[in-house]
Amino acid sequence: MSVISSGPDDPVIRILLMGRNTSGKSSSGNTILGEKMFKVHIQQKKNEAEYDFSEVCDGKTQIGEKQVHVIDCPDLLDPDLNKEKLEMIKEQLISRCSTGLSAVLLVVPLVRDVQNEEEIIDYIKCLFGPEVQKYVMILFTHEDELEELDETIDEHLKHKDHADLQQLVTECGGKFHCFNNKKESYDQIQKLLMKIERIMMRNSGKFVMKRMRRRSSMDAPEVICPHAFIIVIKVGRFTEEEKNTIKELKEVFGEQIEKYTMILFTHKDQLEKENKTIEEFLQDGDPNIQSLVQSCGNRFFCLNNNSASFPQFKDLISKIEMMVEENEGYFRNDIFEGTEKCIQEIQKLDHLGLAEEFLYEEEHLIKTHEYIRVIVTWLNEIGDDVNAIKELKRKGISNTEAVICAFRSTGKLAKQDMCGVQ
Ligand SMILES: Nc1nc2c(ncn2[C@@H]2O[C@H](COP(=O)(O)OP(=O)(O)OP(=O)(O)O)[C@@H](O)[C@H]2O)c(=O)[nH]1
Ligand SMILES: [Mg+2]
Repeated sequence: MSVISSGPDDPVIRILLMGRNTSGKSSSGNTILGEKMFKVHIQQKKNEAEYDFSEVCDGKTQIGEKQVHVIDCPDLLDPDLNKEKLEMIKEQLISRCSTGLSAVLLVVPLVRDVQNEEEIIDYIKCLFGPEVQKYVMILFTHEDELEELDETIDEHLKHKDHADLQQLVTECGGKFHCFNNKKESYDQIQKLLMKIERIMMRNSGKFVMKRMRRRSSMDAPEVICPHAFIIVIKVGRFTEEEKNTIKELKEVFGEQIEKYTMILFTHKDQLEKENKTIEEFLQDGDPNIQSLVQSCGNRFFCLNNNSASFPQFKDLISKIEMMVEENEGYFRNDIFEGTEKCIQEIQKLDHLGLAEEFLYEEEHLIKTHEYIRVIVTWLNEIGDDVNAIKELKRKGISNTEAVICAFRSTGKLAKQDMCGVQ
């Protein structure tokens, strides 16, 4: 069941709205639905505490021949969300999206700085699988403020100060749309639906989570033990979930995990803007980060994802190699060694798609560690940046971005997939 129904004949358009806090998700949902179905934040109103904004909500409407379903999801990376709440949201989300998605709209307010949008894209990919990327489109809100600046969207994106917005659009294959949620305009909805139908046509139908598909037991992957666990943390943003990462990893894999773990700080460029080194950032920063770094044997690395320069990866790989050398090889424990057997056991049960889910997550975990293993080998063999990149391309990894993604996702996968193993 890879495709539910193809584009133009499909009577249902199902749209998932994601994005950071107060980006305009609920307002955009209401604009599409043509009525106030979702609760919108009222500016300057402080006593909204009684209303719970951290719920997945949905609404339907008929637009022409199409039944349009809208799913409004709260910011999954909101540091104020506790673990139980986050789990509940993820469950609600997966259940409501299980019948297929026509598009995932990443809601981004124009005329504001980009914040954690890239992480949200990564999170969506972790949750639904990498294929969902083809269905992600940026929905810019606050178009009215652009009008006040007397700028067109193209002019705004091309401006040198908005390279981060342009980068987001590029990451979503150039797909974007603008909404002014303060204006009733059928035209902006109609154009959005046309763009969504184009996405469905290009991908021959809706996106269906792989974990929902049935797979044969022949597909069982081989389990590869990892060289390294990399916890990815954005400089200046330290969530409750991240604070407990090492503790959770230890609970699953035992104390020795510390020796195999390294912190990868991203957004080095942000530090450069503040004229700070990573060491200074750590010294003056949150004591929880300091103790996390300490618990990883003071192994850390700082990466600028905006500069796809290969030397920084080479440095990162050297650090990983040093760690591997010190540890004399892979991380091995009963969990990894027993995983393959466990997969087979679960497959035997073949219970309500549980096996699919498990396999699906395992596949990701393996792919990520494969990247690291393979890159280390190539760098050893080739020792030449240009050739290494060519080799990556030859092996089907389109560019270094693929490698960045692999590294970036490792921390999250380490957390999420290990819980899958548990
Ligand atoms: N001027 C203007 N304001 C907007 C637009 N879209 C949303 N807003 C305002 O932005 C604020 C946040 O909007 P919401 O729709 O509640 O944002 P949200 O993403 O659902 O917020 P959470 O559910 O808390 O994550 C509200 O005050 C909206 O009125 C827009 O296109 N133009
Ligand atoms: Mg909302």
